[in-house]
Amino acid sequence: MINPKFFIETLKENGIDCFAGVPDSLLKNICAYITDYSDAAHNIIAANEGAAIGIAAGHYLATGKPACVYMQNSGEGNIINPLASLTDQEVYNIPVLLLIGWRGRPGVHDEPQHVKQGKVTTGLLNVMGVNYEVLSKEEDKAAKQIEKAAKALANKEVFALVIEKDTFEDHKLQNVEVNNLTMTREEAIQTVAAALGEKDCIVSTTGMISRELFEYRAAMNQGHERDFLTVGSMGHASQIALGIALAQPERRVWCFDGDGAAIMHMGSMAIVANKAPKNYVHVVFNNGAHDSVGGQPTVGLKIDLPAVAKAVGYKATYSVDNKEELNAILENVYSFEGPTLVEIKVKKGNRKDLGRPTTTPVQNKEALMQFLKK
Ligand SMILES: Cc1ncc(C[n+]2csc(CCOP(=O)(O)OP(=O)(O)O)c2C)c(N)n1
Repeated sequence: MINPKFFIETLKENGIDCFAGVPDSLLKNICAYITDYSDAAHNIIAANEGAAIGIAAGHYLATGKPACVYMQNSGEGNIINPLASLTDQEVYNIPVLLLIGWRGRPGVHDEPQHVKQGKVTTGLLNVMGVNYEVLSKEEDKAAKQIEKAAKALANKEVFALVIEKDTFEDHKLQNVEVNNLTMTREEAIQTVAAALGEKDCIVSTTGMISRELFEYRAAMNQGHERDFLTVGSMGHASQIALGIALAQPERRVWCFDGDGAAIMHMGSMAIVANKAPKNYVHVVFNNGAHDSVGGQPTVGLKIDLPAVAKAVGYKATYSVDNKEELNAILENVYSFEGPTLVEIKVKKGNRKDLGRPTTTPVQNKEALMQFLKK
């Protein structure tokens, strides 16, 4: 395995000392190391992966030095446009080093949302004309691959290092901002789910939020048919909920969002507000972190999310950080005309024995579609 310090120092020796990206579970240790040992101008946790390419391009324009963009392979879709129309040799010809966590690598068991992306990860790079190496787990070989990448960057190419599971040694995130939030995300999810009306449905976001909701239903001996668990497609749960809410104005639709996911495609909030579905409730479980992939910080707790929602036109917005206030809002939620945003500030972390959905995405979809016919 590769020591994170060794990897980052080798990148620095090869002229790369600026990082931008969205954290990934396979890159957890390396993202934590970068977060701990880079100053604010040299590690930018971006809203989404495409935005990170923009930051890397800006860094190159200002310094003449390529930056490194880290991401899960799920983020490849988000970088295709800036790769094709910004960094490409036929456009601005800007070098970037990509560090891509390879979830769903063929032959390695992974969750359903990673299977397709895993199959096309290197194919997408090929089609975009991006040369790559699958990073060796041996340091001397990895160092040679980094030198190869540096040569490509010197030639103004985009180059990718594709990272398999268990490539990096452990590095526990130390740079954790302390706050005094006490409610857990799971407790908040359970409290909201318990307050729902019979016909309400939920679209929940990628990561632990959907897993915690799934386990809540199982624990309560309830079916899962009213919950659409958006296991992939991070950042789009609010728009799936919007699609349902507009098509079924009589049904209350809840989006259970994360702060990282809401920020990833924050512009979508403006569309929710302007379509103005009265039956739409957007709940953001804000722990100020990409908790599901290692807890790296988001700007979630540094921005005023309800003020953003209000500014783009949500009819009502709330922010709570304890169960009493949350229950008080939930008691009245049916008298509010949406779209409504409820920010629930929660502490980081999850139950260690948290399971994963035992139904397939297609089973989930079919059950929900039946539920929506009622
Ligand atoms: C486009 C994309 N980029 C990255 C990921 C990896 N990923 C899965 S969950 C997650 C963090 C989600 O954070 P947040 O929405 O704040 O919810 P939390 O995990 O904190 O509850 C990330 C980065 C992904 N699935 N898709």
